[in-house]
Amino acid sequence: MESPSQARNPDGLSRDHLPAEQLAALQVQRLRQTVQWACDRVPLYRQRLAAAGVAPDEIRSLDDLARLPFVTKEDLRGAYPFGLFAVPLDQVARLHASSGTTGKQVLVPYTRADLDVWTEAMFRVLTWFGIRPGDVIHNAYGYGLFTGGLGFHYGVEALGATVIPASGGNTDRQITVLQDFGATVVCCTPSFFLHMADRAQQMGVDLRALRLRAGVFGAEPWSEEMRDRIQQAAGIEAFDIYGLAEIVGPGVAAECAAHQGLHVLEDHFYPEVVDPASGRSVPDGQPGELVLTTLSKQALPMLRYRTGDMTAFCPGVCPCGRTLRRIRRISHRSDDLFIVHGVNVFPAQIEAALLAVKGTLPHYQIVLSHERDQDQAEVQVEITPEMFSDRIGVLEELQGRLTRAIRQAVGVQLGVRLVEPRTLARSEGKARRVIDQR
Ligand code: DLL
Repeated sequence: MESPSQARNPDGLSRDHLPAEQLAALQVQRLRQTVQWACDRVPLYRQRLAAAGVAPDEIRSLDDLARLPFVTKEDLRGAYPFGLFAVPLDQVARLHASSGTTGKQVLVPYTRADLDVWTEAMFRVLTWFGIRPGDVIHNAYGYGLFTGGLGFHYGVEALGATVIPASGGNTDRQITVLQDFGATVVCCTPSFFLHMADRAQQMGVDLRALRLRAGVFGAEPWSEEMRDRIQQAAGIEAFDIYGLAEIVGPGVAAECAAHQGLHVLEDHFYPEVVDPASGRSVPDGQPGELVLTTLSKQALPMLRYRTGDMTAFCPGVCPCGRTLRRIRRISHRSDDLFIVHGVNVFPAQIEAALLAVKGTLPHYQIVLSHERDQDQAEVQVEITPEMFSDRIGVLEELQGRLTRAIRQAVGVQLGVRLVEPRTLARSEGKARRVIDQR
């Protein structure tokens, strides 16, 4: 594995700027190696490829990828804990796990070389956010089995900037650290940052007056409206970063300063966007499920992994000049969808509608119940203290505006309940937006 500082090809072009043919040549070569590696070492891949009638040496172009069968989270769970490992345990340098928010967790092994790939990916995206040696990074992603903490940690160290390993939780202490240690960049889930911003206000700390200039947010879906709220609350530029433990952790894709989609590090993680029902690729701009293939990982090679994350390829080229393809921000997971009165709804649509209305706070949850033989959804949203102390008529008017905004966004009328500031549960990691009481 090349070190991060060598992530350039002999012509001096960085991996982020390779012309399409050079990138494709690198991808095909790595794809063939990965398929061979997986087939040689993992019985499940060997059986699946044989059943599909594909031999690794038949992989000659990226189009051949479509001949490979998909791998799903169920496959990973079925093989729990070690069944898909492609190396013996004594070659595993570290183990992480996916968050397990949608069921049993998945165990993820890394060889030493896999950790280098990950660090290189994080190092590269951190530079896209304008982070340089001299920056101080307050890392409030959880350290532990979750990949957020250590993923950022090693990327920052490789870059030569300063990392504060704050980890998640202990909000008041985080705010004191933010204030005293002079962080220029903060990294955490968007929901936890808003919780910190809220607490800071209560503690009389003005985040806008600190040295902070940027924030790197991911690990859960968030909306443009949430970005506006975050940027205003702290006077920072907010970047979106995407990743998942099964592939590597954070660093699979991220925004650049253009904020027009997330570039995928496609020299390491090859992306496809497919129709979830048919499994066929959809054209650029069309929504579908993200499918990822690792091109340089050893311990857990993933061939056409169905992420469940819904996105679309952004058409055209990015003004930043990087040639890596971009995906739109992840709108939702395919299993986040709920159906009310026959209409498909996902939380980020509701978030966008709520936060576009003045007088709301960026803290909300959606409670699903089953009444009168039908599924019902109630949206509970906190409103600003000024609104709350106002007259009943004002509250009714706000409730009406929110109900109309949601109906317009999702196409169906949902119940809306206004609640006092700081009454809904706060998360210290990934927010739980939907409470399912059905
Ligand atoms: O959440 C890795 C990560 C850590 C990403 C820190 C970004 C920052 P898992 O716990 O395995 O890994 O959860 C992965 O979280 O499949 C998505 O559904 C969701 N997710 C991650 N990033 C984003 C994002 C980490 N930027 C799952 N937008 C993924 C929306 C995201 N959803």
